[in-house]
Amino acid sequence: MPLESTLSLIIPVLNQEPRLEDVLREIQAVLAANQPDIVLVYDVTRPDLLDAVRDEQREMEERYGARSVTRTDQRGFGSALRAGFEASRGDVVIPIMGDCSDDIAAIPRMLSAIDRGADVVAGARYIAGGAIIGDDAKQQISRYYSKIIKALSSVSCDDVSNSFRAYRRVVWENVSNVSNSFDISVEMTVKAAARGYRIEQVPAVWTNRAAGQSHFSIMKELPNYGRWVLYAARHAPSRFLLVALPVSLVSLVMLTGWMFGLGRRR
Ligand SMILES: Nc1nc2c(ncn2[C@@H]2O[C@H](COP(=O)(O)OP(=O)(O)OP(=O)(O)O)[C@@H](O)[C@H]2O)c(=O)[nH]1
Ligand SMILES: [Mg+2]
Repeated sequence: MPLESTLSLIIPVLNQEPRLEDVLREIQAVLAANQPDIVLVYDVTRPDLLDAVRDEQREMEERYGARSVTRTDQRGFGSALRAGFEASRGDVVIPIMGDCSDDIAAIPRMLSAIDRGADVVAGARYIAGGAIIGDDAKQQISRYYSKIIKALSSVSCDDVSNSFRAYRRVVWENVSNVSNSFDISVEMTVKAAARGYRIEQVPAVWTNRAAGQSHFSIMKELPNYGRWVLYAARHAPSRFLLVALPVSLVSLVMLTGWMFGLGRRR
């Protein structure tokens, strides 16, 4: 990243995340030289937590220079990223989860790729050097989901659903997005690819949540993720679409059946 470029990190938090301070500590350790602009986007759905959240925000401001956006009437991971982007100032913007899942150590590699001309640099768990610690069914689904998008479209990303990625600010300014939920990362990737932005990836290790509560519901997300498969095939079709389509359709049906089975068990 050129010296004059600035980095914003957007961390969405639903109510509170018990490991948020660990995330900030790691950011401070790895990225002190970048002096990142840190934006915490809190959606507080429990009024009883509001005072504790305010105290936490003051502490995070004092200790880590983090700024906070607080919403009490809206929620959604994607919606929170939009609010974070609006509040951010950096030329490069990276969403980071508040539960220590993302590989902060990969950020310097992302910034180097941006420096070399990439517009979006995805943290990729499913390429050599990437990994998942505490692999669960959700990640298996996400791995196959990326494969399906890759087969049907020219979107060359092996981990299309990972939210951990560096975006040049211009990409967020020029690619309008509508997703309110976790599918915003897929939406941004397929739309950026369809617009001709250069997408690269670096290996990243994902660590499954060890504390606090998951907010991801497979069943609720199913239609959201489905629409971006269609978008990718329509707006950035693969040269081998006719061959890939029947194979992908069968895979999609099997994946949906599997997800449905999992959803009933959750
Ligand atoms: N502001 C805001 N943050 C959210 C919302 N939903 C999730 N988050 C935050 O986004 C991050 C990712 O959410 P998670 O619940 O960890 O989602 P996930 O990683 O797919 O699910 P797990 O595997 O269970 O961790 C966390 O920091 C959450 O607190 C929301 O509606 N609003
Ligand atoms: Mg998580």
